[in-house]
Amino acid sequence: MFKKILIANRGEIALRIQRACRELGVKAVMVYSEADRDAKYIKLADESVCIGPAPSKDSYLNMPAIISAAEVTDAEAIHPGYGFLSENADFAERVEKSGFKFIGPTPESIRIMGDKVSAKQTMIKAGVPCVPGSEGALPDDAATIKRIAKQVGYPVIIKAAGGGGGRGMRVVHTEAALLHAVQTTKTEAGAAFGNPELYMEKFLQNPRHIEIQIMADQHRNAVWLGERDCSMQRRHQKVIEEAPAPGIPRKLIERIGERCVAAVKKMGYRGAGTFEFLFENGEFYFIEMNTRVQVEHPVTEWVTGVDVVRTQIMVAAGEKLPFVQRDIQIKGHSIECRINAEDPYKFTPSPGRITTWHTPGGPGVRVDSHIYANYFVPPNYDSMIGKIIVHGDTREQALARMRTALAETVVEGINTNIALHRELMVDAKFMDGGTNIHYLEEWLSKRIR
Ligand code: MV4
Repeated sequence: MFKKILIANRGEIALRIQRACRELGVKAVMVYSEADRDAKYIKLADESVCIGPAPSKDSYLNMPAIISAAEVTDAEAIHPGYGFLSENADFAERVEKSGFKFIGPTPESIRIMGDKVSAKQTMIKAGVPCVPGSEGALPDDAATIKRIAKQVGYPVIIKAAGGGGGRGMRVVHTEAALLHAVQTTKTEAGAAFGNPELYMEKFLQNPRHIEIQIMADQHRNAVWLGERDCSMQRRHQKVIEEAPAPGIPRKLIERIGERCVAAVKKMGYRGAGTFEFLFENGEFYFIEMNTRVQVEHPVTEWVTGVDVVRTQIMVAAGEKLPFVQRDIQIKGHSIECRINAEDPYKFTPSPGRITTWHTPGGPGVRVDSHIYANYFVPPNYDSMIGKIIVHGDTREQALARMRTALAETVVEGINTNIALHRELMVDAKFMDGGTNIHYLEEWLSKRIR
């Protein structure tokens, strides 16, 4: 096991990784920007290094500063968390070329999955079902583009190979609108991602977003750790996640989970990873793979008993997975509410000083947050300030525990979305389970304040 690792992130995930290090007896070096200087998790660290001013590009995205911090503190490995440099293949490469372990997949795996065209081709070859569409990148020729769209059937969606997470895509309903949409998306993709390459898919109208968590070691052992339902989202930002996915037959999920494991083994993938699927009319369609730990990993941890972050560190150190597939049994139900510092109706960020922070507790309640009373939420980063996660024997019990937890939670000094979560936990359709990716936005458009 490593003696010391550097945590190249901030906020709740930096604290989460620090906790995993403590438990493993590994020293944690935190890096921080000037805006995060006073954060408690920095003071709690074994060591800390300021890597630059508040803007992310000068600090949490500053590769030389982060690698220098690892050098001066004699860390052996770097954990990138999520966001920032976590899915940057060039960063992973520079980390390893500088003699450190990157706690994540190889740069090659990150690169393949970062290019959505090569990701999809890899999955097709590995037998993972994908959304029907263009085989590979779209050609330039107008007639061929039209022919592919006709064959796929309208509506179609044009996506950028360099996009992902909702960036660089456009829905097309008619042939009349096709070529203009392709041209516009191509220009935008070239400017935004430095890669104008596009692909086309059948546009699924009312899917759910279901994702499969996988974990692999360097010895070709891999398991899947159940699924998460992340359909409750607004503008591609997840708001509520849960595991297992309500109402989907176990047999269907198992079939797809096994496909993911086969793909991971075929690729020689190592570390944690997530296969994102759209689920519609009883079928799963792969869309993207995330090559990092995700915000919503705690719901998986709670229904499987696997510590995802601890396991990431273990496999990066070369250890074998401490479990096999038959050890993974899904137990009960877990729900996560993301707590954001934002206007509860307009969703504009609400940074500033937190005066009161009262966290919930009791059976089946977990709070992952770096917040405390008198903490200043900086305006420079994502508005998520923490997560409330609950577990119950049943989904109904988990919902009841989340209602209690949200009722106990007090945040003063800034605005948060806690009121939104309180409303959603008593919404009849959400309580039924199985809402699709459009449900929350439709609900918000009808919401009375
Ligand atoms: C789609 C789709 C419908 N059909 N692809 C959005 C984020 C990116 N990961 C892929 N996305 C979508 N791809 C096809 N062929 C609808 C979406 C989509 C979506 C997906 C997951 C969660 C929320 C979403 C919100 C809007 C659109």
